[in-house]
Amino acid sequence: MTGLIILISFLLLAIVVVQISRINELSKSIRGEEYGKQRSIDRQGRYLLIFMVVFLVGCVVSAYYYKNYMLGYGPHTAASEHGPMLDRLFNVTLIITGIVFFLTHVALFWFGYKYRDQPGKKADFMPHDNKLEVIWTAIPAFAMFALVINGLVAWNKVMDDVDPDEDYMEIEATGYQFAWILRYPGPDGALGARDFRKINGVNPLGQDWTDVKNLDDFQPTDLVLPKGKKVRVRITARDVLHDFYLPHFRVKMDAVPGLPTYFVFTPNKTTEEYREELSKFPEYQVPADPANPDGPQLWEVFEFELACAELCGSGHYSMKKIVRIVEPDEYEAWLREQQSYYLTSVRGGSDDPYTEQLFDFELEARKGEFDDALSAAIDAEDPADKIVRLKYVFFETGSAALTALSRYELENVKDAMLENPNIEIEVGGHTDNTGDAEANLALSLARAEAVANFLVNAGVPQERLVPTGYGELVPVDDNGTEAGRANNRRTELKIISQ
Ligand SMILES: [Cu+2]
Repeated sequence: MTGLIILISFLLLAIVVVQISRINELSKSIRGEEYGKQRSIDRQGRYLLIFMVVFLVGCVVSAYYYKNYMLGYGPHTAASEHGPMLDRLFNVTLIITGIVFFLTHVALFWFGYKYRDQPGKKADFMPHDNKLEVIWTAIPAFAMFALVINGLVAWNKVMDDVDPDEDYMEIEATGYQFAWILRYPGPDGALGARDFRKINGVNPLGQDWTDVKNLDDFQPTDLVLPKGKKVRVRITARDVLHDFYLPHFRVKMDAVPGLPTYFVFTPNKTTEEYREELSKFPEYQVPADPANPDGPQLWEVFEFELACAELCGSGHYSMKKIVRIVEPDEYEAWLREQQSYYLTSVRGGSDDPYTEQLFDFELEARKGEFDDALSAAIDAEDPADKIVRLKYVFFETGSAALTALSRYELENVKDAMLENPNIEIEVGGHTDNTGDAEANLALSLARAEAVANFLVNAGVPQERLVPTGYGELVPVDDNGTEAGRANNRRTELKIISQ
């Protein structure tokens, strides 16, 4: 509505201007004054000169006034090693094109004034002038040549790829509508293979889980990088064109589906250091939240950001991530906190190709857990505490057949029995209350015997094991919920002598 009113106002204004000029012309033709026409031409010539001065001064003043909003000026210095070179390139271009801009505009308006229609003056007829042609072709060509060469040198430096032998880290950024997925290589330092056909709800990047390099890759929320380390970013997209843009680091590269691109840069200021620099500028010395004047100032909450610089759809604006540059030791600490995407989101699920086996670190963790529980039970005074629950021993539904992964925990039990030759244990089977109580009792005994048999086959003397079935008689949790029932279906070791 407002737009329409503004449009109509402009239209009316234009009509008024046209009408006034027509009245002017009419009045002149009525008076038939040659003199009036000449005065009008002189006046318009002077207006041209006034406009030229106002316009050029306006350009300079507004550029100066807004300079702190531009990259490369005021607070917005570059935070990467190659950044100042690009800023310099922009400045050189600005100076050269700025000079041309001023000269051509002065000439434009000055000629308009100088060669206005005057009594007795007649225009020269000049069909062609070789010298002029050469001058106005050669000068722009030379200026463009200098700019292009300068730019090409900078481009080649900026796009220089890493040497496989040098010290650098590689991460990956994948754009999709509408977010970035970041992937780090994990402790092995190598990113795993991807295949777009494997993309699904739990595998947003289509990682190939049979490639072991994928198993430790992690996908952090923030882009965290150590100061002073060369970073190569693999850039790609999953649907449409996006653009990986880190304005403070002067990094900008298209993310194209099916065409991997990259950018190599070295951050050289930490977020903290950059905040310190910003704190010197008045525009950053204001409260970050205007509603809370005593809260932190703008420079204190400043964060570098990753954005998408390709208009990629309605949610384009939301493709933002926080970038944190930290000291190398802080980075190492952060790295240790990160968890592999495979282990947190894929392990044990339907896409996991390793459901039938455990990794070494899992074996170690489970062994530690079992050994701790067993020594606690051995040390306990109260007979009720001399119980160890076998957290990783499971059976097929309604049967006494052990699942494949149960063998790892039972190996731990065997080792403990052989290390502590005096211990005798009762192997207790328990079920939930689903189905017939009699049947549950029989099933729990069969399961306890299956565990005892496994241990005997592994070398534990039979007389040290007493399999016992409790059925549904000793629940430890609420049978009304699935989690409670799962808790009640358990196998326990009770130390009966030591
Ligand atoms: Cu985008």
